Amino acid sequence: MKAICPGSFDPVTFGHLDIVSRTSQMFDEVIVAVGHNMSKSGLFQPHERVDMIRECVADLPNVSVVLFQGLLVDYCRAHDIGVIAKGLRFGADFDYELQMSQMNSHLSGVDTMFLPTSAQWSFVSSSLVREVALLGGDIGALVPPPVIDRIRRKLDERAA
Ligand code: COD
Repeated sequence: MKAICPGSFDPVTFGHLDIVSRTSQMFDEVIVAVGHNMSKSGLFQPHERVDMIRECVADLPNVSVVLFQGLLVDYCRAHDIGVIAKGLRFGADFDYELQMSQMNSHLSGVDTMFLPTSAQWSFVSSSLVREVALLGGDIGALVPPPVIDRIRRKLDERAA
């Protein structure tokens, strides 16, 4: 059975990767899908996010990474994906994710599986990583090396 781990991943963090890795142990195939959250503006271009995630999941043989546009449920239907896998950190995640899962189920019948964040990553979000990095803080323990390199380059580009 196939599962999908969708997100903005701007950038991917150890919290996201923990959810992807745990999902990959439960399903035959896992698709990490970089999508567009209409309420967020981005640091990285979508294709840059895909490239970074691909580097990070290279050691997981049943995981692939794609970019999708439009509704997540349409992508699921077109690719025969039965389960959406999401991570939950705290109450606000639950409120937001529950509503999305019910909308996705209403639109297509596809179900969502929630995995609790591992305690060590519960405070990690892409937006805080971006903020800390932009203000010169140390993000080395929060994101994998390919992300650190790219953020450094992005900041250098902006400063130039
Ligand atoms: N630990 C565990 N889980 C985490 C952590 C962490 N530290 N950080 C994030 N997560 C989880 C989030 O809770 C979420 O489940 C997932 O990882 C992705 O998080 P983000 O922030 O990268 O991605 P989002 O929430 O911005 O992604 C939203 C989507 C792009 C998936 C959504 O907007 C979408 O499906 N868009 C496509 C259009 C669509 O279908 N819209 C209708 C939706 S009902």
